[in-house]
Amino acid sequence: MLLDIAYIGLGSNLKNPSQQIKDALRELHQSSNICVQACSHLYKSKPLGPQNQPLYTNAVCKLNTSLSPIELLDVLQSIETNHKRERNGEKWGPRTLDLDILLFNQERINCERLKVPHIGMQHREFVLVPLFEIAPDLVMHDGRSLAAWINDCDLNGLKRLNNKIDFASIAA
Ligand code: A4P
Ligand code: MG
Repeated sequence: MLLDIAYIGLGSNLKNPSQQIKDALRELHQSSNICVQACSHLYKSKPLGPQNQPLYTNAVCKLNTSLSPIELLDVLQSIETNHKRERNGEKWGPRTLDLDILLFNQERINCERLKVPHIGMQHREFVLVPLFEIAPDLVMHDGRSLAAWINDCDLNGLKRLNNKIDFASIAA
């Protein structure tokens, strides 16, 4: 039974970012013990970090899983590797695909490989706005609503792209 709920942030700014994200959603859904339940529109966002890199495409999905948080991280990292993600040491440098566990149930996790809720999500418009699209009633770990977090967050020119991800074709 896939009883646990996780929200995943997807980001890309290299090599056809929209396609990278759609392919990653399909790969996630096809992974054992993971069922993607919903995904947001795609959004265009200004880079957080070095500015001399392309704009990002971002989305958030909700999934059900029976994996532990660390097992889920292993799946996410193997999907990143399949997308030829290169780590050249530059903090917040450009990438073909980044998959972050934003939330895992209501858990707080603080181990070497995994911090949940994802660090900094409170101040990231490209995480909060797509998350709101698929989970408008979320109450965050500080007891405030997701809507209140968005209210306090600079939207930084975030643009929703028109094309809703064709979830049926991903789930097929
Ligand atoms: N890690 C710890 N907690 C988590 C978690 N909740 N989910 C560890 C996923 N990974 C987590 O990640 C570094 C390490 O974080 C992993 O080994 C994992 O064990 P990484 O993917 O190798 O490198 P990274 O993503 O560059 O590091 P970092 O600091 O986590 O970056 P972020 O926070 O992911 O931010 N601007 C826009 N507009 N849109 C973006 O999507 N993304 C980033 C990356 C920067 N700027 C951006 C965007
Ligand atoms: Mg990351």
